[in-house]
Amino acid sequence: MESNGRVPLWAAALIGLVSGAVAVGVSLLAAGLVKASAFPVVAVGNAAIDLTPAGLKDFAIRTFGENDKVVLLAGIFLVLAVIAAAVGVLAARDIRYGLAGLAAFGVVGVLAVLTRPDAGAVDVVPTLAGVAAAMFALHRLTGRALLPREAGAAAPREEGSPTGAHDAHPAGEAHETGDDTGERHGTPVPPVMRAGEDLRTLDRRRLLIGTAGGVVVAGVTGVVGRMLSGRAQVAAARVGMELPRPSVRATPLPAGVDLKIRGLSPFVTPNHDFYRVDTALIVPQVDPRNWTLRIHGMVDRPVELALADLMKLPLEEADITLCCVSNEVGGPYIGNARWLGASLAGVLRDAGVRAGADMLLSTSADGWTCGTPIDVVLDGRDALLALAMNGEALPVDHGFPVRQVVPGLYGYVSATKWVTEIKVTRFDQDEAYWTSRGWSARGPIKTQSRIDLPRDGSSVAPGRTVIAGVAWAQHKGVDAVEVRVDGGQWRQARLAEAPTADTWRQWVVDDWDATPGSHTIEVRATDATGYTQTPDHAPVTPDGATGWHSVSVEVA
Ligand SMILES: Nc1nc2c(c(=O)[nH]1)N[C@H]1C(S)=C(S)[C@@H](COP(=O)(O)O)O[C@H]1N2
Ligand SMILES: [Mo]
Repeated sequence: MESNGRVPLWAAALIGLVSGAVAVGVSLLAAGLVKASAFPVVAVGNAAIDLTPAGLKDFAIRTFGENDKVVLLAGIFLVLAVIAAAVGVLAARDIRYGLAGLAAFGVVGVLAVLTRPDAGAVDVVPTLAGVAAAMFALHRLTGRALLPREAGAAAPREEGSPTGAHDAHPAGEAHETGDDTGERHGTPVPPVMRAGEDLRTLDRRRLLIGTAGGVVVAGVTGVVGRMLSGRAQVAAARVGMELPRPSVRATPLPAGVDLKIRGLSPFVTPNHDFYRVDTALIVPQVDPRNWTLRIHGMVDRPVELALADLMKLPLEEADITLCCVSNEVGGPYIGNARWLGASLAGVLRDAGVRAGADMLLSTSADGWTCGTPIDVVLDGRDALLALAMNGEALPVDHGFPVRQVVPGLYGYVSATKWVTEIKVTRFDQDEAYWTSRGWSARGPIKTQSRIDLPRDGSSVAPGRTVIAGVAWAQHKGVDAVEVRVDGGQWRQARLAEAPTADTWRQWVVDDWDATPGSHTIEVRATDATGYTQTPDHAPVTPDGATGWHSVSVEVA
């Protein structure tokens, strides 16, 4: 069967489908860039829902249940595909018919996006961009599928088919076929001699290359568009999220928690300054409406929690200093925040941890895994399934909508961001991401201290100079910090207050009399167990660095 006697029906339909795919991809990309909700396919779907009589809606919900939206979208895509194929067939007959078909399509899309409640003028951009791209694709692909006029006349592919009047090919394209040699003046050659078979093969090749190009464009724009709109949607959902009130407030901050010294790390690390460490090339965009946490494995009652379920649990607020095992002595991968979340121990108790289990294997939305010792989580500390950080929903980079936070453990064995699954298991049965790469299975945080002021390598004026920094020994507590200059006498730093043992503590020595010349300043902390930091330098692998932080300054 032929559409116009020259482009086979299947090719015309394929061209229509590919052009339709280009329309969807490009409009998705434009929606991602301009406004996620202005993606015309979804707008048409929403308009369809609004226009559907209540009885039919009830029927759809009863029949398809939670899948009703998926069924609707699938239906829309099916209708789109049929119309797109038809547009391709029209275009093969006369490109103007095809373009008119696309334009009609665009009108429907524009009407749908403009009748959405929050519509503005920009909402038409994705539809227009998609239709324009589809028109271009349709025109190009239909052109490619047709025989060049001369060759077509010389070697008609189909018996008796008239030469169409609309195939204006650039000469270059005709030459690409390389098959118009010899035959001139429109004289049909006898079937045995004609290059028709070659021409058809070559045309098919051109058509397939063209459609393959269209598919690639549709795929790339579609994937990038989805990514961008996913980002926009998750960002919007995050901003719109209302945080429940805590049942347990954080220990009030003592007045002297922050010495407020310029250049010294503030007690609370603002979210935008908080270090970020993860394996995610593309930060997972988890829609809170679809998020669930599955707790399974060695439990009596496996559970799956939605965000609403988690928010109904009593929520606790806690100040906890998070720190990375990859933090070198004096390094920046540490921060302190006020977290709000459900008790991880409480959730585990509800599930009923079976005897013999000693590890939680948590998994993030992007497949990263983390192994946490269960005894630590259950020992009464503020191990949280956190959904807020410093008074706002978790930033997407820091695990939105839910992450784990366990005081006293390095992040790689405790702080799973975008957490979606917790398997109760055993260390001798499962291995987490970093453990299988040579890092220690258990990662208690090592007692450490850091000099923030003066900066390493800086010059300071002679005279009374402030030396200040932070020290941490999460869940043990910092008892003392000492400083010495040029290997001299250790002197006690003054410690700022800390609300609990789970946060870092600022410290200061404000009476150092700096004399001209080069000086080295060292620091060491002693935790509440009586342990004083060893001077021995250990690398960050496999379980965290040790050694004293030191800075060199020039006094002049
Ligand atoms: N999903 C996921 N969670 C993760 C990681 C990761 O790579 N993927 N890295 C962990 C590590 S090594 C650390 S130190 C902390 C850092 O948390 P932050 O980026 O919020 O500071 O997250 C932990 N949680
Ligand atoms: Mo880390």
